[in-house]
Amino acid sequence: MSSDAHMWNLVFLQLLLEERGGEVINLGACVPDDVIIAECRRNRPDALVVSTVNGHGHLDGLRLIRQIRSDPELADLRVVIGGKLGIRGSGNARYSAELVAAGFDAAFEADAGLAEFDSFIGSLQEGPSRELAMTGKGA
Ligand code: B12
Repeated sequence: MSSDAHMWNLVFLQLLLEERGGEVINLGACVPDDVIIAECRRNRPDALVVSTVNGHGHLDGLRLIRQIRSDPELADLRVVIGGKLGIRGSGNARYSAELVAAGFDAAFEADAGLAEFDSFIGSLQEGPSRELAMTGKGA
């Protein structure tokens, strides 16, 4: 996301998604919202995976998802967010419901581990054209 300079979270996610058979377009760190939206329009990914760890994720995430859901071309795009959603440690779980209510298909707080995210990956359409777009913010 736009405010987030951390990148190893993005590398980790790319490797994980590729290991699960996905094709990844890693947009990198500090990506402006309009670039994320333009890349999603251009690439039509099966899913947009947002990573955030700098603590601003619950704010940056709300701003981004509202723009995505108000775009007719992206209203149905699967979009998930994960990482350190705030600065409250395990208390970050409180942000998940708000992020999902705003339009994310799921929000994964880092403390909860990767099992639920793995289930999400498994739920994506199977097939050779599978493509996962990833971007980071606070990741
Ligand atoms: C290295 C580092 C930096 C480097 C980053 C270099 C780079 N280009 O990557 C530098 C020095 C630039 C940096 C800067 C800052 N950092 Co920093 N940084 C770290 C540090 C030490 C390690 C991060 C890392 O590489 N981890 C390795 C990766 C693989 O792990 P990860 O990021 O945690 O990701 C895992 C999970 O979060 C999860 N995950 C992440 N994303 C997603 C997404 C999905 C979908 C899912 C399912 C899971 C998931 O899976 C990953 C694997 O387990 C952490 C502390 C720590 N030990 O984690 C602080 C930390 C992330 N930084 C922090 C902060 C506050 C900052 C600064 C604001 C400091 C400052 N005052 O300037 C700035 C922010 C800069 C910015 N604009 O974003 C805080 C964030 C606080 C919070 N969220 O509670 C941390 C946690 C340190 C702390 N304990 O306070 N940082």
